Amino acid sequence: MKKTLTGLKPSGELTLGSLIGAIKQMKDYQEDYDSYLFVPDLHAITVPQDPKELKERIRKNVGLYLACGIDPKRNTIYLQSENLYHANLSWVLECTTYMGEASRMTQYKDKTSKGENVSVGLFTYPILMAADIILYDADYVPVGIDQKQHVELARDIATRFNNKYGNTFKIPEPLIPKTGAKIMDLQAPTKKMSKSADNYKGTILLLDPPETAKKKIMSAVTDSDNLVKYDPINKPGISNLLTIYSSLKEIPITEVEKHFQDYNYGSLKKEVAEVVATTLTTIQKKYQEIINSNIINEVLDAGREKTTKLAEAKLKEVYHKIGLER
Ligand code: ATP
Ligand code: LTN
Repeated sequence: MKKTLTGLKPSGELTLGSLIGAIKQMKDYQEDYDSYLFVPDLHAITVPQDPKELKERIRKNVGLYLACGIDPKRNTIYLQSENLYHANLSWVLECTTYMGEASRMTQYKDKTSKGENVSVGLFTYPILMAADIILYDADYVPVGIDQKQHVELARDIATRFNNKYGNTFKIPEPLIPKTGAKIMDLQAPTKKMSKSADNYKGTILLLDPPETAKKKIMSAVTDSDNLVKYDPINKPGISNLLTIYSSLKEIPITEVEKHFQDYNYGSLKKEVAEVVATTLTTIQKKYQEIINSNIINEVLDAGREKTTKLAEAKLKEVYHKIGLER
């Protein structure tokens, strides 16, 4: 069976973008693939974190995975930090990655373009991400478009290693959703909806009260021509709302465009707001049942045990190939 693998950093609250770009894909594919969904908590500390908040968010992430419909029977769910082999393989891969290729990562370039003083970990994080993926021979990595370049780096790193030391790693492929590869900020629809945004009016959090989420949709920035059309370049705000609706209702964007063609912006927003609120209500109901139960610990214990064995075997193979043995 082919493997899918992805992770969502606990560096902030998960958003509607996280759901549509990554979690929903894992849910949709979970019947057909051997699925690995983890919490990249070591990635979260590439930027400063409050220890107490980080601990809470790690647990919240797992609770939200399950509440969003990720089936623990079909998915291996684990914490990156509980499996020491991720960071270990990452070191080996760092030593086979060129400064030039790591420096080309646009996310790093964007984050450092403002001249902020950043950690070395922020620079090397795509290499740790490559380790996360190739450690388990993942075939597909469901991610939003912003992560495509990182998966491509993982492919390059794995290919180079295989060429030099013999076939060791599967070459992973990014799986980008056809609709919703980049959900935009509701207040600045040319920017990605982000959990680390400055303005929370533009981001819908999965744990936002549904009424708050509705208000955020109702005050989304649009344009002034009052014409409902899917045109991300010229009408980014309206196109974003159509995309959210299309993805949550699982209706192709062309049909969504037809459905709304005679609507004015106010009534379009109202209907999108209803769909978003219903989605959040369903997730939050399940989340409340899960978050204080023991299921999170049970799932993570099983995940740690399974992935530690797999990762240990892979790292041993790598060490053997590169001559790290007595
Ligand atoms: P941030 O929200 O702070 O920008 P991030 O997206 O870099 O964080 P994660 O939460 O780890 O970090 O991302 C989880 C996954 O969700 C990734 O696959 C990412 O591509 C996807 N994703 C996040 N935001 C969006 C979005 N607005 N649209 C589509 N996919 C998204
Ligand atoms: N870098 C990703 C999170 C991440 C990930 C991964 C995604 C870490 N390791 C492995 C897919 C596969 C991010 O910032 N969103």
